[in-house]
Amino acid sequence: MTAALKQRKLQRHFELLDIDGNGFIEQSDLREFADRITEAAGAEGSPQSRALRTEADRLWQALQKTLDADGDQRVSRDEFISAADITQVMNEAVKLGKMSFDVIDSDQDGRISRQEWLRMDQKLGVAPADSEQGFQHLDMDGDGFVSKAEYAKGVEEFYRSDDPTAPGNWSFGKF
Ligand SMILES: [Ca+2]
Ligand SMILES: [Ca+2]
Ligand SMILES: [Ca+2]
Repeated sequence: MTAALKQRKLQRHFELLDIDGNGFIEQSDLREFADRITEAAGAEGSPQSRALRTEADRLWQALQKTLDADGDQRVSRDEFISAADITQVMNEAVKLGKMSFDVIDSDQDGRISRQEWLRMDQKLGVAPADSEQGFQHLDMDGDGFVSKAEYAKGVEEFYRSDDPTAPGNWSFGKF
C-alpha cells in the first residue's frame, strides 16, 4: 500500500474508533463502538453482541501493546498514524469488522439490508449521504443487500488493498 493511501485509511479509521472525539483511542471508545453497533441492531444481550464486545477488548489490547508507545493507556492520533507495523492490529480489526456483521444483521437473514446499514452508520456518526454511498459501494453485485461475502471482502479491502478505488475502502463511510 502506498504511504499516502495507508495514511488516508488510518486517518479514517482513527476517526471512526475515537468515538468520543477526544483525540485518543481508549478502551472505552472501543467498548462504545461495539455497544453502538449492538444498540443500532437492538441486539443487547445476544451472544453475537457479547462476542463483539470481547473482540473489541482484544483489538484494544493489540492497539495498546503495539501502538501505545508512551504507555498512558491511550493511543494518540500520532501514535496511530505513524505506527510502522500494524499487522496484529489489522488482524484484530478485520475480525472485529467481520463479527460486526452478525450483530448488524438484526433480522438474522444472513445479509445486511439498506435499513440495517443506515441504522448502524447513524449510531456511529456517519453522515446519511456518506452512509448511502458506502452501502452502494459494498453491495458489489447490486442486489440491494450487503451479503456476508461482500462485507468480508469490503473489510479486507479496507485494511489490506492497495487499490484506491476498491469498493471496500467505503466500508466505514466516506472515503
Ligand atoms: Ca477517545
Ligand atoms: Ca438482515
Ligand atoms: Ca449484494
